[in-house]
Amino acid sequence: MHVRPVFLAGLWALFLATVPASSFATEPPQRGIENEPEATDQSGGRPENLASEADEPVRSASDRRAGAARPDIVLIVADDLGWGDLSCYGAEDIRSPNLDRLAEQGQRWTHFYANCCVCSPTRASILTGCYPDRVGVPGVIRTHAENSWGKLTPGVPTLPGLLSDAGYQTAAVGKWHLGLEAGDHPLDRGFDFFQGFLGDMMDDYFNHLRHGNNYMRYNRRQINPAGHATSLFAQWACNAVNRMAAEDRPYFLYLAFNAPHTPIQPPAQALQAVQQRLPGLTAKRARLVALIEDLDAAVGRVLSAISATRRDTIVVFVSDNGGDLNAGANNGPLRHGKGSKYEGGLRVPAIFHWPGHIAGGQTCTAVGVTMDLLPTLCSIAGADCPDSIDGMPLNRWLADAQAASPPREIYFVRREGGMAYCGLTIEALRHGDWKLVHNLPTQQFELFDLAADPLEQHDRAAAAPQRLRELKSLLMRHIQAGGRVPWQP
Ligand SMILES: [Ca+2]
Repeated sequence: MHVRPVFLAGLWALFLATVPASSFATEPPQRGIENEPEATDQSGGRPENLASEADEPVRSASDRRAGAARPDIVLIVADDLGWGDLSCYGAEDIRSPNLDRLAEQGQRWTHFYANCCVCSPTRASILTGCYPDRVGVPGVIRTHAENSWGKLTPGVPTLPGLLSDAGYQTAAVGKWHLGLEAGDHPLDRGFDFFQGFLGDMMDDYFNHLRHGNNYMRYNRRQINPAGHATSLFAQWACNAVNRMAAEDRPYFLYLAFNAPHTPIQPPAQALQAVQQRLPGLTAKRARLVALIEDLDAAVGRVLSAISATRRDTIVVFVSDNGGDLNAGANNGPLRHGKGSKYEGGLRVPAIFHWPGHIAGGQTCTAVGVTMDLLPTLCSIAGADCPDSIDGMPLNRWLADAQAASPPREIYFVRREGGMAYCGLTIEALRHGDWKLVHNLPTQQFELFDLAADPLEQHDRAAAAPQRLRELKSLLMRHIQAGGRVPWQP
């Protein structure tokens, strides 16, 4: 069990509470984001659909299209980037000037969650706006059927499909990880264009193979490009931006890097720079720092390409789960990391950047989750959003980072194989400030009061039996809802 010293909590709380508004020019929110009414208290529990229309009225798509130009949308997803592993999130050994600038000019979220502590389920939530087990992806989709734990529901509405219906060009670049079967290709899931890696993870950043197979594709065609995956994905993203920006229609680019997922293979030049700057760093940490700094540089090249188009563009940056402690990741003081339902496995960096629309230099402490991105971006784009989704639009906080944040409930699930799980599941439920955690199939439920105990050090299950029963009952309802959805092909 990885537990960071409790005394660090005070320092981090101080850091996170420091809103750097005085350091940056603040701009008033302008057109494009509506100040929406506050949601009602959701503590009654609606495991199938948290964001009812009554809570979060969103204007009709036709109303929005008539009123405002629609921005280009770029959604950048990092792979296994820990909550504390950017300098703008407190890392002292990392230089991430491009993402730091994005945060300085935009809005940085401190309590943003990935829907799951591992890859595929979170990606499913991003692209569908739903809990991953409600769209057939409770676990990792792998290239071997005997250890694959998801199948994205055929025909489920997706973010690129909804934006395409609203007139957007759409492109996916980078890691896919949502299936290799017929019908699962990005082009079958709503994207007009795909250039990237179809599989789950690469065994090597330079030859891009997985179990000896080549999953690199240009649309459906197998390709064999030379170079480090991070640089390739950045270049392909720049190409896609330049191509789509030549059209009159707005575009949506989904850019999913595989960095800094294992294997931790930074380019030699990036590693050398880190070793020279920080000779005391362990070899393991130096490799991860270099891989993250190389990712930051790649993001910088994409941001430059976007800037050069001089088009109205919203950029969102997020990670798909917490940092991998075995790889030397830094999740700040949060408990545990990737693969865990403690905060270190679920809380991730999240940055929203939209000049002229989102005031710069803001820190938002509201609770958000990756399934919220679909309704948020659909709202901004004037795209229709299905009633069946579970996420809620975050627009009110993009307009005002200090807007009231009513309590909400968020369920986290994961189905997994291996001897620790044997196909069983682990779960968590954040309900207001309380969190129910079942972090191993063989483990008892734990209960934490995140307001008093944000680092999950003091199990309150025995001391608060009524609260424990309430949250377990809610969790059972969610498990029933997810259990109705097939997750095998
Ligand atoms: Ca991941």
